[in-house]
Amino acid sequence: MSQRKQTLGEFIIENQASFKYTSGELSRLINSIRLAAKVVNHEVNKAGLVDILGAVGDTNIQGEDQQKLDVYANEKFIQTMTKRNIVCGIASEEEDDFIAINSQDENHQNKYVVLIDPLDGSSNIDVNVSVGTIFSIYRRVTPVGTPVTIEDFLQKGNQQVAAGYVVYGTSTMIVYTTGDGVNGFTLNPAIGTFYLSHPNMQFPENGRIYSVNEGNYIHFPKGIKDYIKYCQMEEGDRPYTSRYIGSLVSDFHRNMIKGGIYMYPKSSTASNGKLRLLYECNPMAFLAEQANGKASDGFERIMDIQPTELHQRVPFICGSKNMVEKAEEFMRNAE
Ligand code: AHM
Ligand code: MG
Repeated sequence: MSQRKQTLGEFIIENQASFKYTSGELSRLINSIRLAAKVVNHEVNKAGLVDILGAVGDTNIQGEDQQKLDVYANEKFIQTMTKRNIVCGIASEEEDDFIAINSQDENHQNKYVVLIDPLDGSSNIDVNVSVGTIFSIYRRVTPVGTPVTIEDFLQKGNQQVAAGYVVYGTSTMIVYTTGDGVNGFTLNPAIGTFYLSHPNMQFPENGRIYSVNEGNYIHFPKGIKDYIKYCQMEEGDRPYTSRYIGSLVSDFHRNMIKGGIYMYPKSSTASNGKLRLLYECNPMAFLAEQANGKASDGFERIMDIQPTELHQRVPFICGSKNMVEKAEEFMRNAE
């Protein structure tokens, strides 16, 4: 008989002792993300009913205004983490500036800041394609008990304490790391519980999938163009398969399971690409490295880049180690 799977709640409690800093605060924080993810999941799953329940801007049966899902997700994650009083600051892709929590209360002892992309790939919502939430957690660098400052958020990715994503796909999963490997939990929607379904996830060292928006090919740097041609060449295990959902979380998730590379390079129209260092690239890079993969801007490790602003963008190449290294080789050779 198969053993009953561990729930996310049980996993968090059991692994609390192995965190570097064990006050229980990080466990509570991950728990609150789990809770908000369930609420957002419920709403995302209703997206197709929008014509029946009322479109954005309409008023629903309870008299509440219908919201765009990315705005809704942003509010839910911020509310959940704020109300439970477990973080001292939040920065969100949806907000212009960071939010300081409890900054008037000198007794608050919260140590963690969260950076979040509440609903990544939200343009996919209208066409029933998977979207995700991405989060990244750091210890503050300014003294506990004082209001957080921008310094607490502009930390290098290598300082992350935890990172993860929720993928609202054919099933809903939470995948996260606290620096001790990557584990994936699948939601059983009938009872609202996440179960450990993917313990110790690992990128295969080699893969056969490349994910890039090839419509932008003409604008890509020479190194990326050369690497794409290499992927398409008939030689050894090539040509590779091209798969691009246009939803970072889903493309990453598939590549981690099957082996592959995701690229959002710079281009002649966007000098740093599109993706945000703090909300998208750093958390995905931490997960990738914890799963035996790699993440780079083409030349440098993503997690070693010193951020200079909250909404900074960087070129992003991420996935199976040998594939990322090959792409980097093409970038160097094209210099
Ligand atoms: P978003 O934060 O505005 O949703 O943008 C991020 C998304 C990623 O999920 C995805 O990989 C990428 O943008 C797709 O961009 P493009 O349509 O330019 O290929
Ligand atoms: Mg995004």
